[in-house]
Amino acid sequence: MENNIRIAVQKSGRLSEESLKLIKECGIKFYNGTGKLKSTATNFPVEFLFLRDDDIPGYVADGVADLGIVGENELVEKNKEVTILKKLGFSKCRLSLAIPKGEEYPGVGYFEGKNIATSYPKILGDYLKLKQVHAEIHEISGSVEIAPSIGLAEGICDIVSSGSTLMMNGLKEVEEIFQSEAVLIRNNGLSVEKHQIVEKLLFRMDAVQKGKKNKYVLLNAPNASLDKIISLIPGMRSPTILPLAENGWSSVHSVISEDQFWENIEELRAAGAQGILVIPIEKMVI
Ligand code: PRT
Ligand code: ZN
Repeated sequence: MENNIRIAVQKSGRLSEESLKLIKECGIKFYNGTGKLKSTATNFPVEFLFLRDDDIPGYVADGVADLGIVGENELVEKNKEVTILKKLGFSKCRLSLAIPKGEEYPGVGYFEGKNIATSYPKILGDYLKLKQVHAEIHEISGSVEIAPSIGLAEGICDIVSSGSTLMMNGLKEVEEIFQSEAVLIRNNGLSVEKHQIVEKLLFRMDAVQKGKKNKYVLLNAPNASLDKIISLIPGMRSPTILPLAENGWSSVHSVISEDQFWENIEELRAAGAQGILVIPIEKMVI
């Protein structure tokens, strides 16, 4: 359909599951059979292209897809002209320089005149330029972490998450050069009609993200401490207060961020709050 928007998502890999989960949480239904490269949603004007993550920035820049979900590392490396609409908070990782564990590391000058293996020559090149370090960049597409042990390079620059891959290969992380998470990107030349669909999708994504950050809290409190408790969990506009069957007690319902809840839990209990329930929120529209 002409007025469908197309979203490029990773076919299979570290971004796929969370990308599809987010789309489903936005209430969008589609069939995602194994091996399919394309799918159309049944209840929202969107179709999906399932691609390798490396291709997503280019497809979005060229307008083959209108939106894409990709790691910032891949986006910056590919250096394509697109707009980042939203950070998505998953697939977080960092791009780091690492060297053999036994080596002494005096600072980034260590890499002067050395060979560094990486799949991210642009990000690494920009970083070295900024630091005025002259090193040879050896571009390889996979298994970067074995480069030092086979004599291909003296250091590496690769994605790190837990750090266990580096450790298993006798390497240590010495510089973090880039932080990444999944982002939603948009083609720069969308029609007005497509913009409107994108806005609808963004509205839903915002509601999902806000819902995740907040919790619905219910508690019982003696009426005498209601003022104090309301000040601790102020809610969206103000909390709902309902009388309990037992005289002198109320039930307080409110919405607060999970962080705020944990920060205030001791004070809530000290103020006499009891029977505290914390319930996840699926979507939240303010
Ligand atoms: O097939 P396709 O090209 O689509 O996928 P891919 O193999 O290129 O990418 P994939 O699925 O591995 O990763 C997709 C994106 O997930 C990356 O571009 C990052 O933005 C993000 N991401 C998050 C990661 C990691 N965490 C991660 N740990 N990408 C890769 N790794 C690898 C890393 O390369 C290293 O080999 O995991 C290893 C390090 O992990 P730890 O936990 O041992 O430190
Ligand atoms: Zn890839």
